Amino acid sequence: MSITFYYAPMSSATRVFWALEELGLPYEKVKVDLAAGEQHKPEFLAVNPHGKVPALVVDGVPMFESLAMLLFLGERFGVARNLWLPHDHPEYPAALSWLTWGTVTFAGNVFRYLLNTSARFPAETHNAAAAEAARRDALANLAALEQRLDGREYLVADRFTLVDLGLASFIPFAARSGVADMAAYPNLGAWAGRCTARPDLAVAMAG
Ligand SMILES: N[C@@H](CCC(=O)N[C@@H](CS)C(=O)NCC(=O)O)C(=O)O
Repeated sequence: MSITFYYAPMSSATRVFWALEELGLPYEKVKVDLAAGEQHKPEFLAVNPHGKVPALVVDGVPMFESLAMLLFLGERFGVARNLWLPHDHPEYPAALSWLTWGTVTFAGNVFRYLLNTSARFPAETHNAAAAEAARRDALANLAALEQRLDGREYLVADRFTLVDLGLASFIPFAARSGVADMAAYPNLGAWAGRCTARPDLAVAMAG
């Protein structure tokens, strides 16, 4: 088996980097210099036609979108390593639901908030009413996570899985966005602390 992983430090690729490390898979990594525009070069577009990191090539077959990669890696390699749930596990549907919800809905709402407030985006994309709507949605998401983690160490199956990895990877992003006072979510804070203390995240963060 051969795996090539295309990434940039501190990007959406970090969660896939973290997953590859947790799974202990052999892989070759290729750093893509986003500032230099390498993501727009034909050789990279042949891997990801959308010109974004992460990208993954497994046995010559390319894929894009970090959520797709986490699901693929979990299904293919995670069950044997206790980092993913088998299809007949009673919490398998919850695993798919929480990971997808975290990536699409929760992270999407935080991103929408940033788009409407952050100096990283042009002032003409800022709209106070849209920012407030995004904030309300993100706060509801955080409350839902807080409730899910009430009395649980991890999101599913009482152990750390790629579901936790996929969601915990967004918590520092949410905290930096200023969308909420994260201290108001103690269950979430304790869980995020457990997840982000894992040594393999430090490897992924170091690039
Ligand atoms: N939803 C995508 C997001 C990919 C994405 O937006 N990647 C950014 C880095 S965080 C990127 O490659 N940006 C380069 C560009 O847009 O030119 C995923 O999760 O894989």
